[in-house]
Amino acid sequence: MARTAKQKTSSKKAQPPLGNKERPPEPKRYKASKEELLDFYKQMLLIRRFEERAGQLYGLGLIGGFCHLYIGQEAVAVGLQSAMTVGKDSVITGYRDHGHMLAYGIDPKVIMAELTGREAGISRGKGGSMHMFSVEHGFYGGHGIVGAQVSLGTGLAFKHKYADDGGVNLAYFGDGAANQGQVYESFNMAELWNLPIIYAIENNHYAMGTSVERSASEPDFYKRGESFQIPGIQVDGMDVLAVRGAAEVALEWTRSGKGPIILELKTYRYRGHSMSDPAKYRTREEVDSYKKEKDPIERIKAELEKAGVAEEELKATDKEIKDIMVEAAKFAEETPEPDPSELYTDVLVEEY
Ligand SMILES: Cc1ncc(C[n+]2csc(CCOP(=O)(O)OP(=O)(O)O)c2C)c(N)n1
Ligand SMILES: [Mg+2]
Repeated sequence: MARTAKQKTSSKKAQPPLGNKERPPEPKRYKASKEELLDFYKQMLLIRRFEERAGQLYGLGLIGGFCHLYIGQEAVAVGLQSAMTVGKDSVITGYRDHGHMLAYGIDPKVIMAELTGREAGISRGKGGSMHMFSVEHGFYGGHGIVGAQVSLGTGLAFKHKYADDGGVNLAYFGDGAANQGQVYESFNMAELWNLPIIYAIENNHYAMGTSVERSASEPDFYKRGESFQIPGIQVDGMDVLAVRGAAEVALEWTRSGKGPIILELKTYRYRGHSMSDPAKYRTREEVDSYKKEKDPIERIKAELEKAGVAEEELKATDKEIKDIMVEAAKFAEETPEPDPSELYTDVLVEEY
């Protein structure tokens, strides 16, 4: 029998003690203006269409190596990063990173060109899907080693504190990564040193083919910081307004010097783990129920309709996004590959 993502959930409201430590307030769903709603819609749609196009280019053999799509999880990156300040704060994530880059305003053309391994790509075509980087935007990757970004992100938070630059690090990781030892070493140091970091656990219910039910003794990931006195909040990661509301609380907490905080974003990925995963470990009904009942783009669309945004305006946005994607894909297919001599640059060779 296929084991699905039905998780045992311990009584959510019974919060265990955090010593004498204060707790963050309960987040409220963000009250967005019409313009903000439209912007959330646009950004999530851009990620969705980008990922669909990446899937097609992969199928055509234009993208090599691994490729992990973010479809279904769009509200997480958009909701969190919309509250952050590019150039002041920093972001780090794993290999499912295209959406996080797009949500930080990085040009889809240079992201797509990285996927197709072109010179104009954001890592000059040498990183590919999993290893994208932009210091300019404060985006520190793009990491293929599961969990590594948690300790690296903690280091980035240390830098923010050391330089006293007012920045906060946002370190994303998955439900699978949350079981790694280095995560807890990082939690310990972050709390001890009062580092400005938001640990964002994207609980999409699966780590490759392994469900949370099979792998997590404590399936409520927001509680994972308790023995380190780090507070945690569980958030509906399929609702961009709930995510943004939680981001406000987390940012207020970290910026005011109260140290690290954990956000558990309950979300779902519609596609397999990577392009080579047929996802046989879950039922079609399970996937369909998320698409039908929780889709983050459909939900924001409903909010837009409530706010009186006309159908034509949404159609115009859809067309705008479509055009951006056509242009990005064309660019990624036509722009040249790196010169073969590039094989010998950016390579670290040292003797110890
Ligand atoms: C240290 C390490 N162990 C194992 C892997 C292989 N691996 C790649 S992704 C993955 C699952 C991670 O799942 P999760 O953290 O839930 O993130 P998601 O893919 O769901 O976004 C594993 C085990 C790896 N890349 N690095
Ligand atoms: Mg996962």
